[in-house]
Amino acid sequence: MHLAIAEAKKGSGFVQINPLVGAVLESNGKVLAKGYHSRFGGPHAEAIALKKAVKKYSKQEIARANLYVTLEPCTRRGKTLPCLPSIKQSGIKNIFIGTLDPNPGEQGRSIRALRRIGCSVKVGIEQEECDYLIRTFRKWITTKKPFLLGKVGMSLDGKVTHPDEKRYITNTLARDRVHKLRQEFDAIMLGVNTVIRDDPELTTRLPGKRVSHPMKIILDSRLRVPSKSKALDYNTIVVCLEGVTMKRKRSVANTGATILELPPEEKRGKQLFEQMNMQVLMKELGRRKISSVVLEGGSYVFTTFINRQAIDEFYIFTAPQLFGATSLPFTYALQYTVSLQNMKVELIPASKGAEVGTADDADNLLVRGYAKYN
Ligand code: AOF
Ligand code: ZN
Repeated sequence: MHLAIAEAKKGSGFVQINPLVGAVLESNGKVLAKGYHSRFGGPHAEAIALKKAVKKYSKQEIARANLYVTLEPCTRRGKTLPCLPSIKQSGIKNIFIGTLDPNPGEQGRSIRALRRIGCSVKVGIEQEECDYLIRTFRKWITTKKPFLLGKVGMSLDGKVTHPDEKRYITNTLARDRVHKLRQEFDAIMLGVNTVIRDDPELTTRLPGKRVSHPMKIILDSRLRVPSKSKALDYNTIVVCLEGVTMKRKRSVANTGATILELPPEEKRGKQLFEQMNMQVLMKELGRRKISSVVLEGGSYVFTTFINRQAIDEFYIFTAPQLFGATSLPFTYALQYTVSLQNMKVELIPASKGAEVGTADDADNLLVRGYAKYN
């Protein structure tokens, strides 16, 4: 299953809004074939593994093999033929499944069908990791809203802006890690203040050829974003409140960016005219088939989304520095406390080539986990 999980990850960034899936056919400790879902609409992992095996091995050899799939096989025709019939025809008797299909119409169907014909089907192998692979798919397929990951880069005293504005807070490898997240997710979302202050490009910068750039979403209720901002292009949505002037809209639209106007937030039946309705935003992004979003700050944006219990997972990178009161905090006043579940802690080492005397030469910490609101 570990091998199947590693296969699944190879599809990162290219399968949305489908799940990442990997499969392995093994016999007496020997891997006969592997496969993964490599692009949206493309063949499924288990179908690829079976097809590869058929080319190299006899029908009897395949029938004696064990099949490992990170996600329960599908039973219905979608963009591809269903996988269940080909598994049945292969004669394979032992099937190991990471996790059930979260799609309510599919869940458990192929397992029942395989057991009915006498197969041994074990479910829940390395389930935590297999669930993690499909966390964004699960959110979208069950709610039609995107999975939201809050990415925070902060000092030990919880500050998200560097006193010296030009400098990064986190180290080089931590920032590489963020580019990997951007590769895996459909969109990056951030507040206009961060765009004005940092003028970020918001692209995926990773070595290698197969790079996917997420859509950029800028939260900007009054459309203050400077039209020369690097982040503005055809791959950008600028979200604002209804009723912004035509002049502002035209100057942003001229950059190629799309403008999405939102109604104001409502609280106990009253409209709060300063705030955009994030509930409407999440539904609208889901409708546009954006299934996963990395929320990159800043303080006001994090606070807003935590107070709506909208962040599903946190990646909190911490640099061993203290910035003090002149820097902005990770959050302002919260209506909930948040705890991290299935928490993982990783030490992110300083990179060898970093300049001594900058934040880059220090080890960083990554604390990540699912958000639970109390
Ligand atoms: C995938 N890749 O490797 C597996 C999936 O429209 P289709 O034919 O691509 O079917 C998508 C559904 O198939 C998906 O919702 C999930 O339930 C199931 N399994 N999907 O994209 C795969 N094994
Ligand atoms: Zn399938």
